[in-house]
Amino acid sequence: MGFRIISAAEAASIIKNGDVIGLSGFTPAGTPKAVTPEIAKIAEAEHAKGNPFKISILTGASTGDSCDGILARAKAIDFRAPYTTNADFRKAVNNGEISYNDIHLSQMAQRIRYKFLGKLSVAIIEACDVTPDGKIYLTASVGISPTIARMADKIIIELNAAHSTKIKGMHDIFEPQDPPCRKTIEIFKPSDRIGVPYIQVDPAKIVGIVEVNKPDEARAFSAPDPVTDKIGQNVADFLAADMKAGRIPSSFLPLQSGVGNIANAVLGALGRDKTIPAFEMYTEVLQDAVVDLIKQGRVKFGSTCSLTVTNECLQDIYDNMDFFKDKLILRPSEISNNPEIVRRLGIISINTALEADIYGNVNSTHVCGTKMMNGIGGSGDFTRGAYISIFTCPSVAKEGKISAIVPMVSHHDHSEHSVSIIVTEQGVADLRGKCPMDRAKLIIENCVHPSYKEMLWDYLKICSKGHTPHQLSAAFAMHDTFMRTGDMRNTKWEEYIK
Ligand code: 0RQ
Repeated sequence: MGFRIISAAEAASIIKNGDVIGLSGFTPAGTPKAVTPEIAKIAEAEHAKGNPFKISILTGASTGDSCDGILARAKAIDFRAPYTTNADFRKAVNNGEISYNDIHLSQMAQRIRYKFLGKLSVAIIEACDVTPDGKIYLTASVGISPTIARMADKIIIELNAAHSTKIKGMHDIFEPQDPPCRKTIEIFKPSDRIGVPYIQVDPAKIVGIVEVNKPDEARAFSAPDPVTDKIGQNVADFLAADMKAGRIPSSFLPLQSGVGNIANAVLGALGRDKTIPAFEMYTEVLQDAVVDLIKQGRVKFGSTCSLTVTNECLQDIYDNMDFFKDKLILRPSEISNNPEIVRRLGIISINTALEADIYGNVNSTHVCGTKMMNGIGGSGDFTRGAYISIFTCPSVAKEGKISAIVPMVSHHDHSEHSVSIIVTEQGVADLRGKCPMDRAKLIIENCVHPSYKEMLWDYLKICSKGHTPHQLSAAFAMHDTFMRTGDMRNTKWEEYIK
């Protein structure tokens, strides 16, 4: 191969205190697994000697524990962007120990190119193959790898034998030009190819190859439950009815769907509903449910940034690559999530809310307005330009102590202007073409849990008049009551009317 084989520890020693590093991957799929734990060891050793050691991390989306978890626990992270799901990282962010910039995933690569996020010293990239002339073949995701490979001074490759080289050819690597020279991104259907299947770099930048044999740290999702199943069924029934009513073309439209159990349940239900024709996905993460639907012929094509699947499912794809190779494509996040393409293709987006308010504003990121959960991920990339934007969530959290529908969201990620549909296990609120008051009536009647319905009807009664009625002194009463008493059901509006 011509490159120097180095140990993970030797690779980590290249990274210095204060460096900005780039990581491959998007979700635990395709993220480095060997070098980052060695960086954590260096940080711990330096801290023990009383020396500072912290780095900044730029990546595609969440990573695995061997990146965000181990580095957060070693107090080795100064700054990180974007989305992450790691509990230890989250704790450090909410304690004020890590600076975290929650950026729309489609914007990560271009913000690095625009030099908004500092100078990249090293890119650590997981690959299944590298050629002597500098062609890097990625593994189960693309993320921001093309950009960090080009922008970083040095590249470390984690050559991971746990990934099959059979995946070569599935990636479509393309970086748009920057303004004022950007041209049309020529994707007119989910299967269109616009790039090449590898990242081309100057081979002199590759400082070493670390040989690895570790599977992706895929997250196991809990088994489907009656609530997620009902949400999935409600979404499928809504989409089938909308198609029947002629609002969605009879050939259907490409779907985007976020990550997690609800997304799996929605796709399972859509797959079972034979009134909906076989459809395509133009999405950022593709989970096991979609792979099953491809096998059943219910999903015709999947364009994604990452195969966020269980290791068994990934192995199944590798074992049956002849079947999957013309049905899947892996794209950089700035293309998989590109708002230009989202609007052109007429994507139906399905993302998750932590809470929504009675007027249709959505909080996907902050618990009680202050504590970061994960981040906005790609939900904003898709929601604004979607043909129909759907938000799903269970109507209550924490055994009913929290209502997911509140008078006013305590943090604002997606506005009423962009949110078309809200779905809970209770039902569906179709907000299209409705004024705020009509939206409130629909959301309370159709989506709120029975134990909070009367409370929210009562809130409307104490609101002052206006286009979007509110009683500002009481708008966060449910959150405040939860924080004081541990249960939103204790809310008493009269205590909040000034
Ligand atoms: O807490 O973990 O302690 O049990 O939040 O909630 O219902 O298990 O659902 O795992 O799908 O996460 C929005 C966080 C939902 C996620 C969010 C508590 C609840 C539980 C998790 P526990 P669930 P999920 C895809 C595109 C970002 C936006 C998006 C997310 C925990 O889906 O990060 O869709 N989305 N991006 O009890 C306090 C509330 C709560 C609450 C739920 N109102 N207040 N806690 N919880 N509602 C991602 C990518 O782009 C890659």
